[in-house]
Amino acid sequence: MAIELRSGFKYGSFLSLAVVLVAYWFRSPDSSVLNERLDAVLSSLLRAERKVGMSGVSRPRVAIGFGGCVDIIVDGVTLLNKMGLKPTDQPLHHDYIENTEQLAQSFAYFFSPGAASERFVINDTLFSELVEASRELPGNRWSIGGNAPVMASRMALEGCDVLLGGSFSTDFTDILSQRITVAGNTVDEPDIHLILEYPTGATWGTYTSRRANRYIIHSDDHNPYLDSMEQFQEKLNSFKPDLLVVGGLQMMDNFPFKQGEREALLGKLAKMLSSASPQTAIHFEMASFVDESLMSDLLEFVLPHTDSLGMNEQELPNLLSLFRGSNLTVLSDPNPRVATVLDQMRELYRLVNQHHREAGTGRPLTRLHVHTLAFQAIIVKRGSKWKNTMSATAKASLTANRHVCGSPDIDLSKARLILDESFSVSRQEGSQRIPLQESRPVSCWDEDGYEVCVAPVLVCTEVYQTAGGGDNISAAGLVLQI
Ligand SMILES: *[C@@H]1O[C@H](CO)[C@@H](O)[C@H](O)[C@H]1NC(C)=O
Ligand SMILES: *[C@@H]1O[C@H](CO)[C@@H](O)[C@H](O)[C@H]1NC(C)=O
Ligand SMILES: CC(=O)N[C@H]1CO[C@H](CO)[C@@H](O)[C@@H]1O
Repeated sequence: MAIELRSGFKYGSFLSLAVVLVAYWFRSPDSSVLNERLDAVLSSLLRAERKVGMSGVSRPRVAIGFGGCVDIIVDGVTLLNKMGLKPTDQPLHHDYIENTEQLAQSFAYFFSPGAASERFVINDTLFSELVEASRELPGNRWSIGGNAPVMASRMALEGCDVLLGGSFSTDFTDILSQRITVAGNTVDEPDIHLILEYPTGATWGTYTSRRANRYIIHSDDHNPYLDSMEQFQEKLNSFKPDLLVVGGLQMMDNFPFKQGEREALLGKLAKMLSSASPQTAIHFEMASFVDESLMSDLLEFVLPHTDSLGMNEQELPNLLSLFRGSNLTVLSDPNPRVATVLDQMRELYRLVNQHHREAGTGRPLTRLHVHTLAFQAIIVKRGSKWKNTMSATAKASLTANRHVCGSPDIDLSKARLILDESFSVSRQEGSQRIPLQESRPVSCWDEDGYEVCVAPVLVCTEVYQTAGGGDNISAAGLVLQI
């Protein structure tokens, strides 16, 4: 049933999703039935989230690197129109952006499917023009950005004491939570990221977005150098974190480093990670990467030292393609089925651990969290130090709605379930199907030495912001597991 387009993108799942929704609609024409179902799922997820609290005895300590920025959040199509960028007739992937034509092509490529993406702009003039235009756009918003500060703020909000590695301006540091200690230099001009958000059904020329998402562009001066690493490392030993999180490395993607510079930086990072105490769990948050040599470096310098990985439905096939030695996948189905994602997770988990055994050093992977629009999935090795996987999956799912709707209270009139009434645990023929039970929406089961948990997301229908979603979700999931 899948229709294979030029980009290799499968539209079959949209079709089947539509079929399921229609089928469901016919069976329950009364919308109060739907509401009752949503209501039951929400209260069960909240119950699961509350089931475990933090011990209260001592607050978890989390160290998070690297970098950060100020985000300007704008409506993507409005910005492109203001810049006078005409919708291109040629959607194309570019590793980095040099001029307006490439920007239009790259935006169009990810906008129609509604796939999250992030690219480096190598042309300073173009980037400044875009920032200036964004400043003048009505409805623009500024916020703290970057994986590390967003995860740090979420962790602090959830009651952790946080050490944050990054070089920020003083006014940036001032608005961070009191529970966050910054390790890094002070800079005058923070790096700015431009977040081009778009809602479901937005149009640009002949293009219509199939789901709400964002296209991010950046042109950083500080972040690619991980220049807070030394100060961060100095404080790390006395801080004694329960968890060390590494993110923000995509700022190195396609950055024009001098020969050998990037490898030297990542080598230092590897040293820092490998000298971390065994009591400190290490998590790496993936992001949008396209630079194959950088990804190979991640495989050599970062992944071998991590216990846990977090990523979205685009980043999972992207990382997997690297392991398989095939061309890097830059665009995948933004609304994949549970079975597809679980199969990819099993394969990634197996490949990372095989890599670990062959290398004979570093840490085995014991946790893998994948966040998608429709559901959250976490794999945790049985008998490992990660606790409360069921509740963590529920919390991740609730956080997805809270973040995207921009409110800590979940409003069911702005939510819908898009997960089917049951899902298959694998694409292999004869695989077990698991029904989605309203009263126990998080399904957990054991496989080959690990536990798998899947929770449906109450998908937010009135989008406030998609950027930073993965960071908020991943951090929320981790908080209950340490
Ligand atoms: C950089 O961007 C500016 C402004 O859009 C443009 O005039 C210039 O041609 C671009 N440079 C390159 C090398 O494409
Ligand atoms: C991989 O990329 C190369 C170079 O861009 C291209 O020639 C080749 O056809 C691609 N292979 C596949 C399987 O897509
Ligand atoms: C949009 C949104 O709700 N994002 C949240 C992510 O987490 C940070 C830190 O807790 C919040 O400040 C944001 O509001």
